[in-house]
Amino acid sequence: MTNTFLPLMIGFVIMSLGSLLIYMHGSKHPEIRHHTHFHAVVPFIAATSYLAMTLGLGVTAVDGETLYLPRYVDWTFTTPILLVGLTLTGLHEHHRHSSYILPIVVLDVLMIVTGLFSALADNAAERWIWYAWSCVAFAGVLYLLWVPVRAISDEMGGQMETVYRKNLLFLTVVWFFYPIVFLLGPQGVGIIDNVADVWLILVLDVIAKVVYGFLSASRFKTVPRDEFPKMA
Ligand code: RET
Repeated sequence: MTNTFLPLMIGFVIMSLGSLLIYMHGSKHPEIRHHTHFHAVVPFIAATSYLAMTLGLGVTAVDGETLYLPRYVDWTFTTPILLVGLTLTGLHEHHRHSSYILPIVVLDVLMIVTGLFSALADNAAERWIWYAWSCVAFAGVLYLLWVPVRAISDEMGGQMETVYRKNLLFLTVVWFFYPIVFLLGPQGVGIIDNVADVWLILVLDVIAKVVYGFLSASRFKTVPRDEFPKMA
């Protein structure tokens, strides 16, 4: 049994329970159910990824360092879901501004895919080029969320605006740690070893998916009904 079996197994258990609990929370509060469905599916995807890694599926070695492919597959699906949930909050669920969603999702997916390219690169120069390119895509995501979407949210005001700002700040702070851990980890300068990397990413994943899911749901409950767009 390797040293990473425990954190990967814990990841599977926490993500499975997290998904179920967020789903059940939504069932008790029908007014936010559409929002909790977003957040329940995210740890469900992560549970699948942790299960795969626990069973050794997609765990491979590149340049002698362990690479977890399911992690990148997980992020390719979960990060767009989290960003769509946040962007819809910023747009106050008014679909006339929904054209912002696509560029945010595209930049985000490019961020993850080029991060994977960095992890797969077989020489240092290419590794840094892809890392830098991934950071550019990340900057694009943050720009769209902090500038145009926030301006729309500010203009509409109300409690939804407060929820957007709080969620945006939380998400930004937590997401910043991912490129830092990558940089210090086995795929970067190697100060953090494989086992510590798995534990750190586990902590970040639980905060970014489960804690954020509950926080967002509880904040959403504070938004008065008349701030949501009327059904046609
Ligand atoms: C990588 C490495 C290359 C540079 C950057 C990265 C950013 C990753 C991020 C991941 C967020 C994941 C989340 C998952 C949970 O649902 C790919 C590590 C910028 C921001 C939030």
